[in-house]
Amino acid sequence: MELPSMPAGESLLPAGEMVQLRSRLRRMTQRHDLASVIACAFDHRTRMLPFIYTDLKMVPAGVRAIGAALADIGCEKTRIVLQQWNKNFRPSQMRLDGRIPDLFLVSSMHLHSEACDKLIQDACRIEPDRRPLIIAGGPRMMYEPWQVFGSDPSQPWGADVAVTGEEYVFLSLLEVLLNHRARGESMRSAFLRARDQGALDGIRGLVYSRSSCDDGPAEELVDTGIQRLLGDLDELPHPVLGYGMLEPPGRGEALSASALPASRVRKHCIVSSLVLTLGCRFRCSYCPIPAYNQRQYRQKSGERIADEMRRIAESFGIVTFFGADDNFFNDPPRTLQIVETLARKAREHGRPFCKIRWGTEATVHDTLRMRDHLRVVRESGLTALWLGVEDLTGSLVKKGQDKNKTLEAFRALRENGIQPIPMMMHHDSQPLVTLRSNYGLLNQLQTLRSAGALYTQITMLTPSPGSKSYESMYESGQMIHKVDGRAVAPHIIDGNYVVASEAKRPWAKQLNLLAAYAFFYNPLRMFVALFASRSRIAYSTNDTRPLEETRKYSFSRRIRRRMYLAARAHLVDAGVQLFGMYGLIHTARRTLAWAWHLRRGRIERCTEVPVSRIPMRGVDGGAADHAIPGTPQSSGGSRIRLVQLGRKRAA
Ligand code: B12
Ligand code: SF4
Repeated sequence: MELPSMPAGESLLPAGEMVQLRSRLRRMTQRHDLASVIACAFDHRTRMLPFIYTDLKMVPAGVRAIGAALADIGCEKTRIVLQQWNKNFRPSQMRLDGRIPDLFLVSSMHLHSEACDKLIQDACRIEPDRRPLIIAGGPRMMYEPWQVFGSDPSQPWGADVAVTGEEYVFLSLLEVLLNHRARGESMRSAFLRARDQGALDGIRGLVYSRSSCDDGPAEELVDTGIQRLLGDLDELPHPVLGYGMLEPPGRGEALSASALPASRVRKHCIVSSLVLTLGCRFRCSYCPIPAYNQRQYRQKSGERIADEMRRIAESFGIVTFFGADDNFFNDPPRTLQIVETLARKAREHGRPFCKIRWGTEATVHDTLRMRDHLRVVRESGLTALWLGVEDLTGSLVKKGQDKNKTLEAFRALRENGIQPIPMMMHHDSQPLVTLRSNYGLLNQLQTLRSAGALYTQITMLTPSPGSKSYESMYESGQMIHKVDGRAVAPHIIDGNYVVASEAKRPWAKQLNLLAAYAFFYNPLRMFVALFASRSRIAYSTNDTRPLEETRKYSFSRRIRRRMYLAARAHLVDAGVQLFGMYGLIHTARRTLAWAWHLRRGRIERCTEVPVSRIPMRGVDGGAADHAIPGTPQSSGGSRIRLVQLGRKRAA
């Protein structure tokens, strides 16, 4: 099910609304000494190609954004704990400023569900009267907020509230809670009162539980509806604030005395992901992004992006960025506004802009629309572009790509010094190899490699919550429920494992994925790359150091520098091959066992879509916006009982 949109004209918040909310909160927080811990759930079993390494070396933008929002309103006593760096962290052991924090926030993607639930369950072990308010958010909650509310009456656990939206929703919640909070009262108690008085019902983008006793199991979930989106992303708090509150990597269960010093951030985080634009005008059936964005395309201005990059580079030494864009070239005039600003800064200001390198995602079709502007795109620092090619023949999905267009886009990018990185999607009807066509997976990879692809991503078509085809993949029996008695766990629903397939031999599909990676990254290709490198493209030997600086070098130093730059540009291809092989070992280590189970074990298939077991409803008693059809809806009776309970508590 795709998420519904607000009625036309109401999807976006009025301009300035976010700025006003932030300044109101800044005044309010002076009277509250809040301490918060934000944890990013991460399941280490998900570490494999194509994201191995980046997954640990890039602080996720979601937790950083929530941390920045708290710092921006004056709540500087905040710590961001990444399970990527702190595997053993236990919320029940956390102390910040010598006390249990007031807020415990958890962010999670769907594939990290088990880690996320464990964090919440552990936080629930804290005695009820000292327990922080538990708020869950992130991509998992955007589509499946009910998952963070336990439904087992014998072991009640759960977040107090799930945020299905972005910073604005979280800050609006905080505003209501701080308004309700009495002196010395815990945030959780303020939350329970606000909830029972119906004060949360006006904040779109929340799902909270109700039960007949505060620490009992959730009896119903109330969904306050689809969020309103922030249109002008310049109104967001500055991301640089989030880097000052990171928990240093470690093995302990508790928190360190102080956050990671600024001088050590770059050692652990070499790439900074930044929100530049959000949204995409295509509507691929397996993708939840357009509906999540309510068909809106939102962006930051070039000046704002330049300022974010500059401050992060100057404060933390990070000069490599990744745009969290869904389709950066979606709207060429807006894209040009961003890249022209960055290119001008690089020309006129020297450091740090001339050192900045970044990558992002776009479609083949839109890359071709931007063909005449790719030079300025490169001058803005963009050196790598992830392209959603999926299938060169366009049989799986049509978004304006085919073999010729893809090759044309590759050529245009490389001529302008940008490395194209194809993202491929394998599916049931695609064979591994074909003889006379370009349909086979290996055939397509060979075409793309010959066209200059250095790196690639190959995933299997997998149901994605919030997408159009999500339910049909379950209802058609394509989605696997158990293999050999083993349930399909969330950490393997990531596109790297075959968990949805009608193929007679799904294990062969799993091996196809490995074969495809092994075909792309192998010692032979690495050897060839040492002589016929594909990484030596336009601008690849250019110096990123400012001209004024290199002019001062002696003649021999200049020659040495030139040789170094030429060697580096040449060897990148072989280096990427080596890295790919290292990633492949991890991928094979993890996925081969699954292929074996698929081969040997009995495959049980899903017959229905997983829905919330806890009844859900909207604030007006109607259907909840985030409930998948088939979700039980709370009865009027229990609602009345709970409303009465709320009134009693309020009195
Ligand atoms: C960059 C990115 C990555 C990077 C992440 C690197 C990193 N460490 O940050 C890389 C390339 C490694 C990656 C990998 C994968 N990714 Co990815 N990725 C993205 C992308 C494009 C941007 C993420 C981002 O930074 N967004 C910007 C931040 C600010 O947004 P956000 O995280 O949603 O956070 C906001 C809200 O959710 C909320 N929020 C977040 N946390 C919290 C917490 C609280 C308490 C509150 C109140 C609010 C809140 O506020 C934030 C600010 O607005 C998104 C798509 C998108 N545009 O969001 C997909 C996305 C997150 N990825 C996705 C997927 C599926 C994957 C992979 C499984 C793909 C694969 N097949 O391998 C892997 C998983 C790897 C792993 N082991 O974890 C899915 C997740 C779907 C889901 N429902 O969980 C997304 C949403 C794309 C999609 N299909 O819709 N990804
Ligand atoms: S082009 Fe990419 S972001 Fe846009 S709908 Fe298709 S898969 Fe999603």
